[in-house]
Amino acid sequence: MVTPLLGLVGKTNVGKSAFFAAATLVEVPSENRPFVTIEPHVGVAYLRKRCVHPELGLEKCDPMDGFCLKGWRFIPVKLVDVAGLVPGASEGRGLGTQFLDAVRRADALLIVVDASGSTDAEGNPVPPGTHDPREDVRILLKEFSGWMFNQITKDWKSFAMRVDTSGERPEEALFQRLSGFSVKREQIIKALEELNPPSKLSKWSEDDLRKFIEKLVELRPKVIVANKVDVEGAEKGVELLKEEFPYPVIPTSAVAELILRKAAKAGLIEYIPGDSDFKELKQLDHKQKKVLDVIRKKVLEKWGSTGVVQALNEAVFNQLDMVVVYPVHDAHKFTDTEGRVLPEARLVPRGTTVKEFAASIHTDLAKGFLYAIDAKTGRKLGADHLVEDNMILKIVSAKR
Ligand SMILES: Nc1nc2c(ncn2[C@@H]2O[C@H](COP(=O)(O)OP(=O)(O)OP(=O)(O)O)[C@@H](O)[C@H]2O)c(=O)[nH]1
Ligand SMILES: [Mg+2]
Repeated sequence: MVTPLLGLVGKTNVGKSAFFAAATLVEVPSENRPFVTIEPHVGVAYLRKRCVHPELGLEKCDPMDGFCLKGWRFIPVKLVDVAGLVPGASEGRGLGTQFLDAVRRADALLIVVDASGSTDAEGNPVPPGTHDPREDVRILLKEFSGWMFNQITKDWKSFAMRVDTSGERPEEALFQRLSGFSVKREQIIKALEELNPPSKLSKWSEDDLRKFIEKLVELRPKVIVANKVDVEGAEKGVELLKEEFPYPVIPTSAVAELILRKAAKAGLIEYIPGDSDFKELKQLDHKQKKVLDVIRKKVLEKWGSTGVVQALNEAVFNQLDMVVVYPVHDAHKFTDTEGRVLPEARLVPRGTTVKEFAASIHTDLAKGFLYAIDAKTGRKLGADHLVEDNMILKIVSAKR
């Protein structure tokens, strides 16, 4: 995993495409009716993190990917927006499950729900507060595991026989078999430990397999994006979601973020994505002022932010537990071979060794690996040293 992929999933008409548009500023259709999105869209969204350049006393940095605003480094991740889901999708209802194919490789799921309760189970508009948003998360998890179960059962019998007779370790065979679903070894081991199914795969009942898949879906990194919090009464929905699920719930207004970013792009306001306020730069007309005042009052002052950047950050930094490391060529000037200052902020899982980090840049760097230099301290680091968040590293290699 180099650039993590985050998948926007959820019921139809809850604001997945609005979230996608806000986070990527890529125009995608978003309307108040079910099934607006049909084909998946992939775009680049940005995490927000304090850049290391101010602490080094540097005026600025020169990101090649992403950007840096007022000391905040914006680090790219991939985001995929897909069609919405309705109950029964895993059995082919609505648009069925084809689109789940687009998210099965996602490293983390952003489950978007309408916290204001103004869309029914089928995605039709209803008065706010009339639909329980918890139902949508339950259905999503059920349909997702139902679909995964259908994929896995296809030739399960012959697979199970082969593993049992070959003497292969079940967890390893399952890991290979589930490789297309972005399932981690640790998750398989944990699921097996917790459920304790028969050690021979061919002895598993259908129920064993179903429970195993459900557990994997439960263990998959995820964030609940409690969207439409600008709507009156959404607090109740947010509370209910927090009560029921052990996953982080981020109150979000995708539409507010989209408006703020567009206004900032048009030069009307200064707004750094993820901020808790904005500054007017120009005289706004009556309508613009009214819209922005509503956002300030009903979203920023009430919830602290629009939640879009916070949801992305939560998924990558907390759920995927990734850290940021800056590779450089010159450990004194913190530059690459072209003289660019801190050109790259690379995301790697916590627990990555310095040599694995080198390999994530280029296999040759790892093959000829000699040592690394921690550019902040000048310390020499060996291959097995673990990278730390915000480290600046120069890799010294006999190759390249
Ligand atoms: N009030 C409010 N409305 C929102 C918000 N986000 C999205 N909407 C509205 O909700 C409706 C659905 O938004 P979409 O982004 O098309 O929803 P979707 O989940 O992509 O829907 P499908 O592609 O049809 O599955 C649109 O009318 C949006 O303007 C929000 O944060 N607040
Ligand atoms: Mg959509």
